[in-house]
Amino acid sequence: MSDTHSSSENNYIPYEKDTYSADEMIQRSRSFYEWLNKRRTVRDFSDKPVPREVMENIVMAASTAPSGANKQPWTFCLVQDPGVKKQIRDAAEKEEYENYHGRMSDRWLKDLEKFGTDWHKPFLEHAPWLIIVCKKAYEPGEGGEKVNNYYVNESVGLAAGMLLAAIHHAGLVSLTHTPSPMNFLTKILNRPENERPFLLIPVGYPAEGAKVPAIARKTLEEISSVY
Ligand code: IYR
Repeated sequence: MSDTHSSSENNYIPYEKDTYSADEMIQRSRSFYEWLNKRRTVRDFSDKPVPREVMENIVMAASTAPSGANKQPWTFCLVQDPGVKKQIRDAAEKEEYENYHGRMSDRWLKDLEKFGTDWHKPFLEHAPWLIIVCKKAYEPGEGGEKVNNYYVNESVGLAAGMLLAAIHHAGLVSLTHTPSPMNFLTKILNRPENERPFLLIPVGYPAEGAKVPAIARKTLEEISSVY
């Protein structure tokens, strides 16, 4: 018996592997890439409803992400209530107005021109669902002390990536929205002190005839090096 894992209190279960031949792997990895490459950020949403069960499956898919010491330092708030969505839109637009009228640099505004963004955020009311991804910097300890989580931004970023892939897989579209600052969400959603909003992601069907910017992804040579 190997004693590599000397912490023998740990329980281990067999890993359920999926293995493929080299040819199958090439085919599968290519078709996965081609499918994932169809994901686009969409800014025009239909108000067609999306069942809550779909949203819950998407959240469960996101929560399969790895996290520092398996602390799973995330909460996904699902908002469909029109009154709450309106409050979020009003507060986000107030912040974004300031961003677009002085808080963002000229270079930043120029970089965003091709996306056609401005301080108006109608998608915050039109999309049937908003997902507010929150990060938990710490957990409250038994004596009320703060017990820090590990690699919180990395963990929640990984979960958010999986969330976007799950949304795409369901045939829906999303917009990764980063109103700044986001503390209005803590208040509107009455989140506990150890949580901070991380991303605000409207989810739904694209509006009829929705268009996306004609922009390209970088090439393999631009994004990778082989050693
Ligand atoms: N948060 C603003 C501005 C914005 C910033 C970046 I970087 C983008 O890629 C898109 C928008 C907004 O949501 O409008």
